[in-house]
Amino acid sequence: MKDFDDSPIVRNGNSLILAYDHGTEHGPVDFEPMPESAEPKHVFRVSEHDAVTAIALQKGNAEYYRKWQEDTGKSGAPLLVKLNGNSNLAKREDYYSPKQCSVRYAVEELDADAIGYTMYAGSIHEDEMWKEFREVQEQARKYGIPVVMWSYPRGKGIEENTEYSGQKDPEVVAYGARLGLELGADMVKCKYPGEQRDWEQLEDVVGEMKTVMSGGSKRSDKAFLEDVNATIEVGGNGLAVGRNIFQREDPESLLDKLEGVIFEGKNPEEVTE
Ligand code: FBP
Repeated sequence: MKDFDDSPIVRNGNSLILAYDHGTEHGPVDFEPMPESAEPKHVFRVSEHDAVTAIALQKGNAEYYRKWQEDTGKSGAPLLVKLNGNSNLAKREDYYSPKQCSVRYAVEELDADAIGYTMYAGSIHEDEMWKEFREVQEQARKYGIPVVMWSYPRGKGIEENTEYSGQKDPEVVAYGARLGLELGADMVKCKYPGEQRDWEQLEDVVGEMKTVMSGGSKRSDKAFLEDVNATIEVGGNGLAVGRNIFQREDPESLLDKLEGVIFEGKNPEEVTE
């Protein structure tokens, strides 16, 4: 197994993954605040910023991205192919994210630098997702490609357990991260616990495995940088972020600042001076 720190999606031990799978997960509504972002090429261009260590795309956009690179000669960021995803349109008994891209296709046809898989532990479909993840993880090891787990515990198991206050409960977030470690992910993407900010629990349970925070809904530069800084301070390794980047008029300006906080050990005050 290769050292994950040598992966192109990691820089100085940390990562900034530009997530752009929202058209699948939430639908075009996420592009309304910045209509240009509905055009994938707009976001592909944003991924050219030095701070971006990977762009996370569903299969269709990943094909489009490779074609855009070929047509324009632009380098873009390393490609992380999201293997599963689900829409807001389906009605299910509980959370489940079906797989629509194989590891083989991601690696052999799309030349992916990494793959991603969403795991909804706590759903009644958890067992099925564990089985799928097992296959994904073992295939990934065969190809020597890193696996990022979007670990979002949610569903009936969480909702019906009175000890948990919801999917952003720090204990739930920590449990999700720990699952990533135990199931063989190289990096886990966690929901940001928001106001609860008790990341220490997370640091204690993941050992050396890398964790990145999800961005969530758009907020001010200042508030966002503070959240990212809090994550880095407790040993988190950066971000897998979508809306807080592509919903901005000038994403480059925030990316400049994030570069300082995530990769250069600067605090929010230093990068906004
Ligand atoms: P954001 O930074 O915009 O929150 O994106 C992170 C992400 O994990 C995306 O990859 C995904 O589309 C979305 O959040 C899923 O969010 P949820 O399932 O909580 O609605």
